Amino acid sequence: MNAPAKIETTLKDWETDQEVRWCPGCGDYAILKAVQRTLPQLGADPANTVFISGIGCSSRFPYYIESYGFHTIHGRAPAFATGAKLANPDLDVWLVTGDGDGLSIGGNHLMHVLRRNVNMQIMLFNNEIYGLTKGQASPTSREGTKSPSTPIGSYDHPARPAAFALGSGARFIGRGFDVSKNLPDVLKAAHAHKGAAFIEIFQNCIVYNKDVFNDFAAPKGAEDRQLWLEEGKPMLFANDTKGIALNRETLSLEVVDVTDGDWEAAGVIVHDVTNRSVAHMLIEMPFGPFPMALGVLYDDPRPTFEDAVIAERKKASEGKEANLAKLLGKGQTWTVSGTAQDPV
Ligand SMILES: Cc1ncc(C[n+]2csc(CCOP(=O)(O)OP(=O)(O)O)c2C)c(N)n1
Ligand code: SF4
Ligand SMILES: [Mg+2]
Repeated sequence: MNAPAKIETTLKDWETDQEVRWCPGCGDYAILKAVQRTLPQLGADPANTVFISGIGCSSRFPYYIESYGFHTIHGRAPAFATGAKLANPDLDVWLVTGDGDGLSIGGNHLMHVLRRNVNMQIMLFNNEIYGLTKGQASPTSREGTKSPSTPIGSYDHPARPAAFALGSGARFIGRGFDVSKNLPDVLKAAHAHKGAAFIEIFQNCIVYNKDVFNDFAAPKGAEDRQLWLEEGKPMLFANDTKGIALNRETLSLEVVDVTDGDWEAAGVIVHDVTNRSVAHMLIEMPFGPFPMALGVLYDDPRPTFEDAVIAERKKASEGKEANLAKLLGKGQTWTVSGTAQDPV
């Protein structure tokens, strides 16, 4: 939990009078609404909430939420957010970034906020493109993506944001997509997690990378292509006729058929959000032969950065009285006499 005091608000309380500058039909609108719907359910207080972003279409987010906000420097939102959290640990901090902002120029900063485990929610809007700068390939663009910066198709192997986050030491990994009805549940779980909670949100950039997630996000046939994970529940999809099991010979995941609802006989795994090894396998599951793993993939808290810093500060100041004059007068000091015109 982040915000100490819960208050009553409605979705309207979180809307601003700012003109929304996203293209009509952009997936960012649906994410904004999902967040504005979720905040009242959390009892969040606008006066105790801050949204901090870098640069990109996604990073315009703080303008559209009626709370405190920083639209900062490209890739540097994690540094600002860490500073805000240390200055006021009770503040409910939400970091908003894009696949370019968070994984190109800001990859280094993102890694450190995750490994330090600063208590905040980190939403990475993954549209697999640089939207704001007119559609150049990003670190998550698929091989062969044609764009102004890759006119004959990208040669790069794309980065996987959730794998990056897990590898950086994140203790919470959630996944959803812009129009998924379960996105608020993922956000709520992220908020309940004490520590850096990383949420990858697949987002449709309808101008520069239209419908790139349709293979799993399109409503028709979604049940066959989406695996929504729930703590303590078997990993079932396709209307419970298929499941995910562990092949004990290859030590890898496989899709199995479930007959007459008997998932136990089929060896389907029960989701344990604290199992880091299985989380890694779920993140790396190739879409196509497997469904897309969505929901809370991993959730296993450990002590946060700010708790450690506060405890250390307390220890260092124990039994000592704060005295600024004494501190400034400590060590080597000089008395300067004379004037600039008449130095001594
Ligand atoms: C130091 C610096 N370098 C480059 C840019 C140009 N720039 C602005 S946004 C952006 C990429 C944004 O991509 P992403 O984070 O995926 O956001 P999206 O627009 O797709 O939501 C770039 C390269 C900049 N603003 N500042
Ligand atoms: S360029 Fe793409 S990501 Fe940016 S506002 Fe338009 S549709 Fe959205
Ligand atoms: Mg992007």
